[in-house]
Amino acid sequence: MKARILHKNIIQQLIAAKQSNRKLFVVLIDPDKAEAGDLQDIITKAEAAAVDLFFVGGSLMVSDSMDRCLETIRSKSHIPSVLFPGNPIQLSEKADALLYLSLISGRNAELLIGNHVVTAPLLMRSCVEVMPTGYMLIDGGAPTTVSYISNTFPIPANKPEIAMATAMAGQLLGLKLIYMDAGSGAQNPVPAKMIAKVREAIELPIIVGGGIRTPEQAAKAAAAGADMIVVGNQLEENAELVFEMARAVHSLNYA
Ligand code: 1GP
Repeated sequence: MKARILHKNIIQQLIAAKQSNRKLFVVLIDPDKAEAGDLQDIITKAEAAAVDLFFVGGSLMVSDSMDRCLETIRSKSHIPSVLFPGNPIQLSEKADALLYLSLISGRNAELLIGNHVVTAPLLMRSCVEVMPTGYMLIDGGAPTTVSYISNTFPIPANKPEIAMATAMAGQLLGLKLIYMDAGSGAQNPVPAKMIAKVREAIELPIIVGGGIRTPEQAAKAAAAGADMIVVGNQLEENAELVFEMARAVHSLNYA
């Protein structure tokens, strides 16, 4: 029986999972895109597929759907929900934890420190667990919403040494997680070679997402050294795929 990720001290559990080489599968839910029926469907399926975490967020937040989405997750499943904010207003007390993102692949001061200053007083009072995360955008073959909104260039996909040095800087700065993201709906996922290079260079748990469409791609990223694999878009298209995706990632835990 596989241990569940519990709702408290999530960062400690992620570090422990990394240390024991236990791979985790994460479903990304964009509250703006998820219709009520579809949301319930993916939550129920994720629960049955033993998904480890939900990330909740989107680059554009055009409705007040965040709280409703988090309430639905809480009422329908035991899977913890982690905010993956596309902007500083995406905060909610109904989440278990927050990826406190510094866009370390970019040179936009607002996304390196400015937004953190604005949100820090609120977060210090909040019950939501704050997880400092070095966020690295990797070129996925075409401009993405994140690179447009953040006004930053992604790290070129054929420059693993830049990714490596960036992740090293993140670790030295005291960040707790590294997220390598090709961006939602990317043409190409983060290359396995780049994941492997970053894995060799740092101790921190590594999250990889963006453009993962098949269980094989998910397993390949995990085998290359990712500790958490995130899939969003493809599960919006076909929620049933969550079973195979989760199995592909978790299968490495029994190898
Ligand atoms: C995007 O890493 C996530 O920030 C997931 O990407 O929607 O392409 O699966 P997809």
